Amino acid sequence: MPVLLLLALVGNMALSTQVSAIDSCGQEIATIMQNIRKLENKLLIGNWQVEHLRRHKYFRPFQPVVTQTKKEPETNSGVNLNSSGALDANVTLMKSLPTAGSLIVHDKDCSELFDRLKPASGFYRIRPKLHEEPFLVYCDMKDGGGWTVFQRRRHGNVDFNRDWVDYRDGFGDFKLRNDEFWLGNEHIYSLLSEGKNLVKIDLMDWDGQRSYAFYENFRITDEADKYRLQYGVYSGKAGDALTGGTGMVDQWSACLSGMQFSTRDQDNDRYKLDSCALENEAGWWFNSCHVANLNGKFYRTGEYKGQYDNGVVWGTWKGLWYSLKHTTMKVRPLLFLDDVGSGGGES
Ligand SMILES: [Ca+2]
Repeated sequence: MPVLLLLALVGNMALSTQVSAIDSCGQEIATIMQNIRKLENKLLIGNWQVEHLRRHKYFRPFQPVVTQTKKEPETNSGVNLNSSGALDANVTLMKSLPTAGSLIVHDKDCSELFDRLKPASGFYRIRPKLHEEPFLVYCDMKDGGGWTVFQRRRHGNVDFNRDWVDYRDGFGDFKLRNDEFWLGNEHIYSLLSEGKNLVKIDLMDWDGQRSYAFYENFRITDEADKYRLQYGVYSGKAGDALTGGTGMVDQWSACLSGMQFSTRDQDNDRYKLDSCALENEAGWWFNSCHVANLNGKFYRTGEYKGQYDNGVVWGTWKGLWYSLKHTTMKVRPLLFLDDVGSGGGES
């Protein structure tokens, strides 16, 4: 497309100009150039949205016929359609969905939806694989936008000590902004299996302090291989707890890369004497056992005591005996053109 080509040229010019600007005139001009590039990015996203809207303009908006028994404007704005234009039966039950805009076409994830419509954060149906049914996810459209959330802890109302089938299919509530859930290993597998991605883990302690960790190319294998965890390069502030921190001994016993998923009724960990999932009251990828377990037991205070370090733990940030208040695990494509860059997270 000529417009994109033009923008790419302008972008390159801006980059080369920026380098020389730092040399000759200092940081101030560089900042201005950076702002120009951000605006160019916004323009690019705008162009993409126009293109998507053009492509989908022949889809007719949904006209409620039978199900419209109560007047609830917010709910109507969150109505989702499946690909044949029919109302999804289970979505009608979600009266309090804080969504914005009708999702007429199923996007493969929240990043595609963000590129297309740039809607507010909320619950939307996505379809990562065409041959599979769409499913409901929470899209975090802040923090740069386009994040598909697959785990969230907020208040401890949802029990995370569950069997294999629950972790496979997903559990929790998918209605309100602060609902807690596990999207389900099968859905996570669908979501993560295509392309290169970036997972961001947002954390908050009981004093409101926040931290985060990034992992590139976060993957899990299929159920036959017990959803084995694989991930690439770590970056961030909270420390690489998934790898067990920096100590060799910790890494030997707590590195979760290559570990299979375990639940209280399926012990797939490397701990010969007992079940990490039973001790930690959680479904998670355990070695023998962990330095990070975001599905652990929810303690309503930060520091806790007990026989096992079974809290909501990110050990490299707060230690094994501190249970976090908020956690979010979310993903988007590695090469994603966001408009503001990643900040402290939405939690
Ligand atoms: Ca075991």
